[in-house]
Amino acid sequence: MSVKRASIHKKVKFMAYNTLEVTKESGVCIIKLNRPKALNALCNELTMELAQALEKLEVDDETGCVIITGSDKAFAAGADIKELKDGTYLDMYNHDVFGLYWEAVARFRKPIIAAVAGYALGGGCEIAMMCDFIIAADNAKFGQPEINLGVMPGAGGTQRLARFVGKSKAMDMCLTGRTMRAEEAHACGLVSRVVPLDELMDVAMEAAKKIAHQSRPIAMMTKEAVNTAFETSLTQGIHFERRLFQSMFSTEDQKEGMSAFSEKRTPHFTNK
Ligand code: DAK
Repeated sequence: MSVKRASIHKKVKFMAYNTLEVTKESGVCIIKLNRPKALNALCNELTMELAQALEKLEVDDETGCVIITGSDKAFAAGADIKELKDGTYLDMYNHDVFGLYWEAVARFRKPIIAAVAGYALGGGCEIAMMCDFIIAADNAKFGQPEINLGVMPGAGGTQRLARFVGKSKAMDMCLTGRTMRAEEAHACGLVSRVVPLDELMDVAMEAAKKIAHQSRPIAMMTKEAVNTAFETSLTQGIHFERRLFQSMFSTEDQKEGMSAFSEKRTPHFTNK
């Protein structure tokens, strides 16, 4: 990953990826995981390409929101088991750079939506949970089936799933390895909306465009504030929120947003 953080404020050009399709439209970048023959199993190459694409998007002025999606059949069926099966402890430990690539989604600072159809299993479910919210097609199936392979979730599954759905259901999912359908995932708070499969990308795009047209720094700070709720006590979280809220009054976008309301017009945010 070689993007220089100093060279910010750019329209970024993407290289051709082997395992991703990356497209941009109206301030939104869609990253489509693209290993259809393996149900988008997350091989090393895909994971690395995903991290590289996100690093570029972090400094891409044209992108205000990202959607990660897969195919109609699979968001991602987990880490590539065929790549992992002969691994040793030292392979896992020494190549923790692999673990860091996985975390690229969680580290991403702009809003990011998972649009999930079909299987989101193991690492696939974990990547979806690293996104800011999940919109699921009615055929989506979520699960942490690693226990069936003699391991357990390794990219945050035990931690994030427990925070999303509570202890009882997280234990159920991780210990039995069963999958849950979209309605159950919606009922327990894992996903924010369930939509018919053929509407998934339209709904995700509508949400993403709405986010992309907000003030970018305000959207990023809002994301940071909500994420802080999962990292700290309520008192500290509220203190952090208040400081961020106060800081927003130093932005031109706060003046524009509130003026536009008073003048009964649509705000024109400049990300300043
Ligand atoms: N890995 C590799 N190949 C996979 C795959 C996977 N996870 N899932 C599916 N495929 C491949 C199949 O092998 C098959 O390939 P061919 O035989 O055609 O060559 C092709 O995709 C189609 O799959 P199926 O024939 O099995 O399709 P079905 O519709 O019958 O079944 C299924 C779909 C999703 C129920 C089934 O494929 C399945 O159970 N897949 C495995 C799901 C799973 O166990 N996922 C968890 C993987 S473990 C780490 C952090 C995290 C992790 C690892 C490391 N570090 C930080 C180091 C995460 C681990 C995991 O996710």
